[in-house]
Amino acid sequence: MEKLLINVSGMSCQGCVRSVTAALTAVAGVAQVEVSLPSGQAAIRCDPSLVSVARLTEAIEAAGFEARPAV
Ligand SMILES: [Cu+2]
Repeated sequence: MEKLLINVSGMSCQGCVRSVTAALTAVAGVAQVEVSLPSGQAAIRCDPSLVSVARLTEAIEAAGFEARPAV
């Protein structure tokens, strides 16, 4: 398992947090998702052979938010 951090902008409430969490959880190979509203970050534990950062940022953007991998 690999842990990835993605900066998410556009979240304003816990409903947004739930939307982002659901979008990421739906990606095959994602094991665990923690989204923080105060930090605007999503921490994702996933199987790197199944999941790419690009796939995760796409899922967040499809849910209506801006996503950028955190360094
Ligand atoms: Cu919201």
